[in-house]
Amino acid sequence: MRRAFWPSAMALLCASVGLFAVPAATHAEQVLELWRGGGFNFPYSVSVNPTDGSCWVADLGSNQVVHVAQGGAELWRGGGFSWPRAVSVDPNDGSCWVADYYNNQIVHLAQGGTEMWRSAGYPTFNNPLSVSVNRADESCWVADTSDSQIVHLARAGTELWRSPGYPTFQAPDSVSANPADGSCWVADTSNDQVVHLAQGGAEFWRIGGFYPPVSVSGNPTDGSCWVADYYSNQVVHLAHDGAQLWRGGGFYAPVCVSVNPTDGSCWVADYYNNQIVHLAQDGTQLWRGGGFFGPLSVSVNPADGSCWVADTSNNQIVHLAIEPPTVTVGLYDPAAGNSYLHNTNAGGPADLTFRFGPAPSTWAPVTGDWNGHEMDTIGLYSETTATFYLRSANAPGPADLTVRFGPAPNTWLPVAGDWEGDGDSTVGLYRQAAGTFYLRNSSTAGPADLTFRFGPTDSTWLPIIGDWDGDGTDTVGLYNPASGTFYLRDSNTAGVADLTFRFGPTASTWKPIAGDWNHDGIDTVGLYNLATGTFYLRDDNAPGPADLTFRYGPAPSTCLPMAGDWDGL
Ligand SMILES: [Ca+2]
Ligand SMILES: [Ca+2]
Ligand SMILES: [Ca+2]
Ligand SMILES: [Ca+2]
Repeated sequence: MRRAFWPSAMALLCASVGLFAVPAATHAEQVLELWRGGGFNFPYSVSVNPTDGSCWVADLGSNQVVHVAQGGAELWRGGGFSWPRAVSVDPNDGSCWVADYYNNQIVHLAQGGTEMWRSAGYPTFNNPLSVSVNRADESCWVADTSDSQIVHLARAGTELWRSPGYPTFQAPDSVSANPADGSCWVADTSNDQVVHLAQGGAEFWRIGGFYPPVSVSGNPTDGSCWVADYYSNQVVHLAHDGAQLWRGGGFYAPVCVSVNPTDGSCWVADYYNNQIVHLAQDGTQLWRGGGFFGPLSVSVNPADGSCWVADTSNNQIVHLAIEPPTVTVGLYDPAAGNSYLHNTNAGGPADLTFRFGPAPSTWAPVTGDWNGHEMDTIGLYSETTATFYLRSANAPGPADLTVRFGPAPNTWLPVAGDWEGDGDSTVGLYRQAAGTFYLRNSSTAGPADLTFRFGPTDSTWLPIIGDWDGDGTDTVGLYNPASGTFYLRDSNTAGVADLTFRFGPTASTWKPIAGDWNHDGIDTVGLYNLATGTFYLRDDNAPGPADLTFRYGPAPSTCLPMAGDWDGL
């Protein structure tokens, strides 16, 4: 039987660039360090509480557990542990479970640090290495590593189930509870396998081919699971049935994974590269950043998408956040079928020019993040065939997605947005005659998932789409050119406008757009005056002058304005 796997303290202290070149830091998104704090001694595990944004830390070297507020203030610190190796927070009451490794115990701490429960020691537990709370029933799964067993504890500490030991399991390093169905994923490390256990302990599946799996993080939204496959220097994404969705390299001893169930993305502690990596649901690298030293643990906060890092050999804890990207303008020239995209909201030449679709064209442009890669790309809608042609790169080429939607032919106006807030944009239509929006939640043919009245019937009002309240969900709006008035709604349901304000001229021929021009997470409106080729962008959804005014494109112009985050920045 192999020994429990984990990087030795000496290896950790010697963490440095070795045989592998450090992958260059890349950015499809901008990640900021919100906070970095010291005073730790070999922090080994972090677990964020999405309810209040606070973070628990297993501070192995000091034999303490620490509770840090969202802003970095220390809320509590308590000792008496012996190499605490893992923490897992219960967001229901803010309590925290601890794998107290050398005390051979599991400890349950109240939000304020009071000890609620402590298990018997050896031989009940023997070097527990991982804990994972199921927030649905407040139970806790344990990898009891040196016993080669998996244990399921009720909230009160009662043992609900205990697996057979070796050889069924062999030094399992990591567990991840699934609140959707009570199941649990296990990194059965020294068996080089990943196992998915039902709530009662039965094995859904067990698959091999890992070398060795040291960390698992399950996504309750789709039942998939991410795996850090340490010596293969790869990260693996498994479907609900265990099928491999993705496997990718370029890591150097990936040691911890943490999935964000809101958008399916995954953070990776890339240990020997001294980097943290953010992967999209399909494995695309969204961000890779350095400045860490032997980071051993990551924990994503699904409430805001931020990520806490145990920067272990730096003896620090770091809180990373994804900065909202700046949305900028673009023009679509139907005559030439060309898109002219601009990465700043200022005058100057186009940053990206490419042909997509027919020329001359009667198709209308839409923009969105069709594949959840945190960048907007172009699409076109043919009213004749009622078909969207969506391109996943801002470059020439065929449509990556073709979506039939609406009756053919029609005179409806195409829109796009992330109606569910799950990270990808999908299409919709506005029918002026009926004052009705038809929104679809997936980029596939099918009926509207959302149909609702907004605005008058038989109108000339133009639809715009944005996240007006910054909650991550795009909702609808209308622009009445006659009165120069915007009507914005914060939910995709029938009802009155949540925001109504004048902007720009009355009896307007200007075209409305919307975007997050000042990257504060809130979309606001803008107008494009074709006669002068001038954009007028407003940073508040309230009456007032334009915050940004600039010329872009020809004057007079026959181009249609667009808005999007073309560069992820
Ligand atoms: Ca979506
Ligand atoms: Ca919203
Ligand atoms: Ca904004
Ligand atoms: Ca941008």
